[in-house]
Amino acid sequence: MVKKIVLAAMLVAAVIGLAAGVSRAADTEAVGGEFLIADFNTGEKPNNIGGDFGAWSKDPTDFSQGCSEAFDSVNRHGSTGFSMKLDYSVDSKNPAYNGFWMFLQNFDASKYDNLALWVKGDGKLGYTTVFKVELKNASKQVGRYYVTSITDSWQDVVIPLKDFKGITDFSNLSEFVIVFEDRIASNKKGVIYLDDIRFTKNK
Ligand SMILES: [Ca+2]
Repeated sequence: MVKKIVLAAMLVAAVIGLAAGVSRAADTEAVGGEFLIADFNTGEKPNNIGGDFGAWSKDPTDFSQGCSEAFDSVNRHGSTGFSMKLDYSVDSKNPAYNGFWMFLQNFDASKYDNLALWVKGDGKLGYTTVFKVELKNASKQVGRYYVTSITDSWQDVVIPLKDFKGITDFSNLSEFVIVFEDRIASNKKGVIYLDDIRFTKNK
C-alpha cells in the first residue's frame, strides 16, 4: 500500500514537472513579449514553428516575371545565420505579381499586437519601396497591408494587426504572404531581404 502511494506521488510529481517544463518552453519562445516565427538562421526549411515556405509566381510559364527565394548570409539582420533573399521581377507585358509564402501552422496571435519583420532592399540590384503583406487564417479571411518606405538599410517594420484590412480573427493564422505587384512596385525588378519575422506586443 505504501509503495503504491509513493508510486502515485512520483507519477503526480512527474506530470507536474512535465507541465512546468512545457510552460517554461512556451515562455522562452515569447521572450520580451515577442514570438519568433522565422529567423532563417538554420539555412534550411522549415521556419522556427515548423512551417514550410517558398517563392510563388502568378504565371510560371511567363519567364519575364517571377520570384525566387534563397538563404543569404551576407545580407542578414544580426551577426549570425541567414536572411531570406527574394529576387523578383514583375517586368512583364502581361499582368504580373509574385512573392513569398510561409505557413503559420494555425499560430494563435490573438494575444499579440503587431506583426514585425526586418526588411531592406538591395542598393546595387535595385528594389521596390512598396509591397503587400498578407495574413490568412483558417476561416479563409485574408488581411492585407501595404509596407512602404523600404530603403537599402535594415528597418524593423512593425505592422499593427488591427491595420490588416479583411481579417478580424488572429487566433488561427494559416499563412504569411509577401506580394510584389506590377501596378504597385516602384521598381519592376530587384531584391528584397527579410529577416526575424515575429509577433510582438506593445510595450
Ligand atoms: Ca536571420
